[in-house]
Amino acid sequence: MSKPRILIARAIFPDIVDRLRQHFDVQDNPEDVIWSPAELAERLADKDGAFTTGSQRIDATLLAAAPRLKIVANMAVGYNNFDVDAMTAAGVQGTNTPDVLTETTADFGFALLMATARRMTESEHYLRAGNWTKWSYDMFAGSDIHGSTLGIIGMGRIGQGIARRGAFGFGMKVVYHNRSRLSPALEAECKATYVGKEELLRTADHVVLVVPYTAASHHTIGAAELAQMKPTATLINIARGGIVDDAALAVALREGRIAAAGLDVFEGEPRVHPDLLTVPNVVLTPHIASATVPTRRAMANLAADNLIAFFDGRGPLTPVNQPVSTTTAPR
Ligand code: 8YV
Repeated sequence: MSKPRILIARAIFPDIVDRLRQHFDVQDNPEDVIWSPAELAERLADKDGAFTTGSQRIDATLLAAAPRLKIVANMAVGYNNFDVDAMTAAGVQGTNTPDVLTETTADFGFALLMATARRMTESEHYLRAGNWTKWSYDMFAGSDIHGSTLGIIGMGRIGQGIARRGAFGFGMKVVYHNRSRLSPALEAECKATYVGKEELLRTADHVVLVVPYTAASHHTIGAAELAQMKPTATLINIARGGIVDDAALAVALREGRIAAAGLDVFEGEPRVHPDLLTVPNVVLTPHIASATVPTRRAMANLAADNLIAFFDGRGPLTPVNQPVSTTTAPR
């Protein structure tokens, strides 16, 4: 019997491509070319499965051009690049990579918070530019992490990881806001108190965003929310571009309406709002929160495992939908 055909849409670890070749007839993309939606559709026309990252949009138009496609395995926990309803209706399984990146991403959220509150990149740029000629009492004085109030918006696995780090590592008071409240046992485990969004914005010294991107979470933080925050507060976005109104944030940072921001994700990335590039009080990183070698390998292996398990008939390991039809006949 011939092997199922899969497309690996971006460059990934070569040994994991080799692993997939043992199970599938693979078309890969070792040059890491960014294909247009039409180029992606063309390559998926004869494929049974796809390995994607967060940057390939899987929607009804693409699915109509890929009649054999049965599964798309995303190498990311977030899957806002999937039109899940269109996939479900078309009988296409979607999978993501939860759990394997939780602690690494929570580490990074904390690192970005520390760098932002303590003005680390701003002060490094100053030093590298040769501007450090004398010490002064208020040079790059920032805000404290220990003992301060940490506000987390989005209390999934990564949010909980950040809460634990804050509460147990740094003695922070942790408040959170989420679509649904955690169980009392989980709240106790994270030492976190549920509050309304407005109270969180008003009382937190540091606000960390870890919500999935949906139409409802678009611009969770805009001009109105920034106005509710303390002028000494920091804002951290490790969730998705579009959760924050980047233009409004640049204005708030320039006008000192909040103290600083740390951003790993951007609206329309890899483009970054030009105003964010010119304000000093923002730490900018290129969507690297899950980027450690072991974690990126674990994510790629989990996406590969999903494809292998699905075509073996064992079912997907980490599904994000329940397709109406999983027949192997082309649509
Ligand atoms: C990915 C992420 O690296 O998992 C996610 O949702 O944002 C990152 O860990 C990125 O989406 C590329 O797939």
